[in-house]
Amino acid sequence: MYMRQQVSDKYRLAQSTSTDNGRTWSAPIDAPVFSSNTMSVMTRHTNHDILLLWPGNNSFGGTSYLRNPLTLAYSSDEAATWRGMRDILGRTRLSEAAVNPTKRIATQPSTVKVDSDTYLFGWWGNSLTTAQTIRIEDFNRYLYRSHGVSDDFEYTDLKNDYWWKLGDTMEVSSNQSRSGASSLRLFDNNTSTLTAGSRLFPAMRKGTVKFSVYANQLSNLFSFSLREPYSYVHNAPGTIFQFMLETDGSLKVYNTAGSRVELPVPTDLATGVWYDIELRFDVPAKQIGVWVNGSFKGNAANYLTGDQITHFNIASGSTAGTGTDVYIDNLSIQDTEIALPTAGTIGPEQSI
Ligand SMILES: [Ca+2]
Ligand SMILES: [Ca+2]
Repeated sequence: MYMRQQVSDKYRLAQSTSTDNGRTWSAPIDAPVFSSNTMSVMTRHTNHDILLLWPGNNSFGGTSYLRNPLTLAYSSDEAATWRGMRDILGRTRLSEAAVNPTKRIATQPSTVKVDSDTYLFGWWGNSLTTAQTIRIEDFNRYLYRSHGVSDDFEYTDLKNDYWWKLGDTMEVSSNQSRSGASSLRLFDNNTSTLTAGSRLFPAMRKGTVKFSVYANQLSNLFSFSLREPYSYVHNAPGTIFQFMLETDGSLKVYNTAGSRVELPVPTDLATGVWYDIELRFDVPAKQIGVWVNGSFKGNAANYLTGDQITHFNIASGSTAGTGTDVYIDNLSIQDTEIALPTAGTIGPEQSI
């Protein structure tokens, strides 16, 4: 059984177990699921896995009501571990970074199995007086067979397309591009709001993240990180790997003690130049390898802890600072724990 924890120092759901058909229950402990004080729902899938749907896979803590995203996960080991973790609202108008404390994008979710490959999911909307639903067909392919995501930033949509952003000056821009006509620009032009963005993707434990980066200005630093739950806070729980591009262009990584340190091969990125970055992460091994323009810069350990990664987060250094102007292009994130699909073959031609 999973339960809400409405306590300020709790960042996960609580769990209790019964081994006697519900007569007695173990003392609650933290579940392996980040949550901000929200109700979850479980159901048994046709293949005997457990499906878990809950709003608030974020690290804003147990006194927050920020109920975004609405995450669907599956467990093949009776809730010991969770995989999949898809934001089912990620490509709808309801998708947004919930930073206003009144935002309850989804509350009290429920599940209806239509058939073995179709589900209907429901929840209360932000006003708590509306009921909303989404129907997912081709369900098993949706949940189990994602290999990753890619963005080339050749069209303007970010919101409603798996990107959450804070600040108006994180947008697709034609000022620079690594390929095509445009890229993603993060421009910190103010001292009153954060400038940050996060790309949601299906959870991975081992994978590669590739992107090109062009720093026009770094006066308020530039960070990129890989996280399990959502947050715009630099040191939020579940920030498993985090890097910082400093004002002088040095690329540093946060170590497990929380210090920002040089890579094993100290690396500087000049402003006004595109660089191709590749990160190969292994969450169970708590290790990430870094390549810049194909040159290996060494392995680093994890920063904070988590079980898997669902967010690629970018941000400037601080709300008060200003001036950082950085472009990202050709982002691709690939799960390397599962083999790539093999190409299909074309059968014999059929007469009409
Ligand atoms: Ca592009
Ligand atoms: Ca700022």
